[in-house]
Amino acid sequence: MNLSTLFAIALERTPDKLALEFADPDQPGAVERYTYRELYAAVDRWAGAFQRLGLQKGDRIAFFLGNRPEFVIAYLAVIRIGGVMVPVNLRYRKREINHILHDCTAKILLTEAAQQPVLDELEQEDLAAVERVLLVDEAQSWLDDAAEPSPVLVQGEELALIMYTSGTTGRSKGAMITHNNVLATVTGLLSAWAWDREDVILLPLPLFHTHGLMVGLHCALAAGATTRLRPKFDLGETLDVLGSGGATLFFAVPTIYFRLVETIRGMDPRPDFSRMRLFCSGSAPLPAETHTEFEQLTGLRILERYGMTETGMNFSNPYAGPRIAGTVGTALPGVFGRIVDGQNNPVQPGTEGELLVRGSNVFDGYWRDPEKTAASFSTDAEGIRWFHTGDLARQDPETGYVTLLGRRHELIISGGFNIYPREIEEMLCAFAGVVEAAVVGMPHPEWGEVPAAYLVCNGSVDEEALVVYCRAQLASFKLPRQFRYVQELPRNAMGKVQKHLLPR
Ligand code: MLC
Ligand code: AMP
Repeated sequence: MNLSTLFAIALERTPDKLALEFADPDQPGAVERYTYRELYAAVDRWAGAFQRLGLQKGDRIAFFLGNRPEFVIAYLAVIRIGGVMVPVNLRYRKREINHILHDCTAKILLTEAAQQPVLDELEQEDLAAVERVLLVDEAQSWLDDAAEPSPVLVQGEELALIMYTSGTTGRSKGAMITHNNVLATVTGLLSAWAWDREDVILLPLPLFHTHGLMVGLHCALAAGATTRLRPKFDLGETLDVLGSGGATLFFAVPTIYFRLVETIRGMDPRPDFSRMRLFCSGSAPLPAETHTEFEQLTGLRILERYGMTETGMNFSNPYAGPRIAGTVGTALPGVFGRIVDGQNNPVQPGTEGELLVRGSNVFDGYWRDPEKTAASFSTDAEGIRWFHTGDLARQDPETGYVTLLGRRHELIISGGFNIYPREIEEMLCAFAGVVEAAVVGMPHPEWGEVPAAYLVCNGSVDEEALVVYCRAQLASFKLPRQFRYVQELPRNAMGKVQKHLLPR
């Protein structure tokens, strides 16, 4: 079994059903639609073209591409022929893209004309590993005489994806995700959330991350459902679609629920979500107030779940059963969780510890980084290997539900995007006049957290120039929203910066 064989079930059962609809609210009227038959006919053409362009089994192809039908088609074509898709966050800039392309040694960079300003920033050296840069807007020129793809035997344990996740050391690391890993998450979610082929999902989340790709697109394709793909989240259009019975499912990050609540509160009459059967939240903690107010306003209770790039989905509140605000529920089918103390011994329910998981959903390790891989797993007394999520958690002794309490590492999550302070600190310290930097997450009602930088400077620093410098080097969501100047950073006796003493 591999992903293509799972997805082929929908093609065989309901070839004429609508698989994918794409519309851009900024370009009203231009809607693209593909039935399952049309979608996979396009996938065949693209798979043949990729083979003709030299993409072979195991080769990496980086996608620097917005949500659009070609993303879906090209991705399905790549995994059909045993290629490995490497999605790149569209907000990344030169330095971040360079790292990924070099680290995974992508053979092809698949992108689009809309990314030209960022592509213009890339230099020869940035693209050194890449044999070809292909623009999907010019696909007709390389698709034309594409032959049928030659069949490739793809085994479940082979790689489907390398997904880069922010690294504690300042550089992102590639999580190697096999077909089996995805199959485990997808089949677990199909049953846990009662996916049905009559489902319609409105999907504005980026396909370059786990939430949009793994939880949204993959499940919809496997269920034979319809995906209404959007280039990005648009508040007005989302309310129109969901309020007019245009979808049955909606998955989002807490920032999006915050915005929905803020808007629905002032609406009279309230939108009618009666056709909706499931609102899911994940990727960051959903504040209990948002959870409660959403239910008061709509009569529907959000289902919160918990996942990670490295593991796909791990825990979920029940579909049929109590959904408890502030918890992520219990382990999904096929996933095992354990909360441990500093010596990796399981703690009693009610006690805080680090959450470890295992199951077929857990990734294979970090790409070409056996040390980081080894450091992320531990083996228990029975010889069973567990993945260390880095998330701190506690299990309720009565309900068995798990609450996430924070993270062992200094991860900041802003609007569902992860930010590791170390990467920003290294950038800041390379700027003239900055001697030391400590980046912390400041609570923010809409984004959850935003980065703020404490700086120790040698003389005065030109803050405007510093902002310009940061913008050129970092994805915009990583830009510190505040700079605070201090004489020194608080340190403990060992000289380690004590970030918890810095005011948030
Ligand atoms: C955009 N901006 C952000 C941001 N997104 N700033 C902080 N945090 C974010 N997440 C900034 C932009 O850089 C820009 O800054 C300004 O906000 C407006 O940009 P925009 O493009 O108009 O923003 P918007 O479309 O409103 O985006 C907000 C959002 C988006 C919430 C819809 O961030 C989003 O789609 N988030 C989802 C991320 C996601 O899917 N995460 C899942 C990871 S997987 P400027 O300065 O340039 O104007 C995972 C595992 C799991 O975590 O469990 O799911
Ligand atoms: P990523 O590396 O982008 O896949 O992000 C994974 C991290 O997002 C997890 O380790 C958690 O810290 C966080 N996360 C995901 N879902 C939730 C949730 N429901 N509540 C709190 N944190 C979450």
